[in-house]
Amino acid sequence: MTDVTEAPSDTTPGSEGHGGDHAVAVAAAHGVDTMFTLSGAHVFPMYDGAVRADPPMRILDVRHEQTAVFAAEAVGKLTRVPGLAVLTAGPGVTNGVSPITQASFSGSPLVVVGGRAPANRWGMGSLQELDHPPLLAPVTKLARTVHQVAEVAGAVDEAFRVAGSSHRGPTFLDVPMDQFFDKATVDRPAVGARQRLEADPDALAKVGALLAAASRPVLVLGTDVWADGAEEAALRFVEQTGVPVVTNGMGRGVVPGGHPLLVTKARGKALGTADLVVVVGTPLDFRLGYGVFGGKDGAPTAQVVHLADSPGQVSGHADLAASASGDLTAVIDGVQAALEKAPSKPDWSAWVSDLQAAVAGGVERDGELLRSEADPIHPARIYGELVPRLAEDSVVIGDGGDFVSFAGKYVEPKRPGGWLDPGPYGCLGAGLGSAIAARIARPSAQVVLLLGDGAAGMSLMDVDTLVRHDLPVVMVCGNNSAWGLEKQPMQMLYGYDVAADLAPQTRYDDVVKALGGGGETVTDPTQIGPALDRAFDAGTPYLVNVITDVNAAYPRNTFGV
Ligand SMILES: Cc1ncc(C[n+]2csc(CCOP(=O)(O)OP(=O)(O)O)c2C)c(N)n1
Ligand SMILES: [Mg+2]
Repeated sequence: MTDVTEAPSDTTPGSEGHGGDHAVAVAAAHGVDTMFTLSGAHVFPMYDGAVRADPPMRILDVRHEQTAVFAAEAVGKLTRVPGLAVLTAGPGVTNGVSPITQASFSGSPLVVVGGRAPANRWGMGSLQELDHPPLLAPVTKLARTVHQVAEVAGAVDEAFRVAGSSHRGPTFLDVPMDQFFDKATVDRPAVGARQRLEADPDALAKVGALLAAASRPVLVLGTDVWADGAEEAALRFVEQTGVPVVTNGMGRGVVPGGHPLLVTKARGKALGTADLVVVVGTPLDFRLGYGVFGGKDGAPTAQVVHLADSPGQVSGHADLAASASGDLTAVIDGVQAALEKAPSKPDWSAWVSDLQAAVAGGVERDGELLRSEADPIHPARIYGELVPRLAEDSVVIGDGGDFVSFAGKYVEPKRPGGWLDPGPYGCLGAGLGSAIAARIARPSAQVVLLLGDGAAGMSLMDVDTLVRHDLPVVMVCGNNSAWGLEKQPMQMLYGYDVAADLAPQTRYDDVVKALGGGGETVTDPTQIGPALDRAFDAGTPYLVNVITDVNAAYPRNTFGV
């Protein structure tokens, strides 16, 4: 495997400035236009650098550091340029640990710059004197202290390069306050194009041969297909080979909702009765049965192929018939070329028709719940109303338990890059940060944030940020007055539940109104649609608080363990 690197741009020689000037200039050269932050004196040089930069860098100040980092992570996911969060020393950084960890689990490109107690007082007990990198090291690709102002530009450049190259993830730097405020004249580094990893042609040939011999193949497309910019190659592969597809994470939309080869709605049958499953750009984790497929309805165990964006991502636990890693466009194109060389073209049409029939059956069954007139409201009815109102370019964000699982079942995006779910870390509280990011990254798109009522409590105060920065988004709260995804399993396991109920029918819409947005509560299923229309027309942050049936649990077959 070789690295392919395009020629870097020229260095900027002899630039003068404090640590913040250098950091902001390098971040801007990497494509950053917004920093997400919550104020603290340790990071003032970053603000001063942003204000005095030409053009100035936007400072998006939030109400909780988790929102700043979730927003920067979501920018990374949506734009595929690392997002930037700036956190003050000590509690600012520790408040960012959950979203940094989420970025690590999701392979999201993210750079976090932290403040740090001054080096010239270190060990004497100055305010918030915490050594951050050891805390961050296990959940980042790089975590270090920049000890000299003259090293800031180079360190920030490295942080962006590492975060943005396969397999993507978060990086962290902190700068001691005395060094951050200090000045230095340095040559700011040139910014090169991202590195692309080439794949082993023999490995691709083997995958092509396995596909050529398969009778019932399924292709699974995950987040890294989008993150690695391979969405066009993936769709081309699907359309030219006729292979049926299941998508997850940000792989959703790569094959548009409604496409005849998209069989996510028949996922159980597809993955359970396939003879070959080719998984691209997503780990073989609990979401994919740990990489064991087949065995359903008397089918034998399926052969498994794992294609990843980098060698470290290839599953170490699954029993693989073949694997390959590298730039995913090259990997997918390479498998297609190998398949085309096969002596006979496989005919999967009967298998595809079988799966299409299962999809059609699923769509019909879904229809009953999507039109449900049940009182209290069945959460599926919300999607029955929402899905027809979604634009092609919508960004749909899920933050919650069962309410978001229903979204995963019923929302099939028409385009890639518009679906943000919690991913394998499953961290509640990302909602408002993700919505802020989506509004900025996709200024003209519909942005819809789906919130469980439990999840809403973790970030709703940042509606204040939406209002202050004039960022209208539509929020829909599936309010079952409970931590539903925990209540139902506890009932199942113990026959009772504790710590699972929330106050009944809380007016989260009133919270949004108090913060300067709009909203309403809905208890009648026929009123959901008109309320959504008002939300889309509002031009302000608007929350539709739908009171739903706590007993309408999502029918899940895994609890993630
Ligand atoms: C930060 C965090 N804390 C706790 C959990 C455990 N958890 C997973 S789902 C869930 C319930 C979510 O409730 P809500 O947002 O109201 O959605 P519902 O399941 O009721 O639709 C909880 C507490 C988690 N995933 N993340
Ligand atoms: Mg709930």
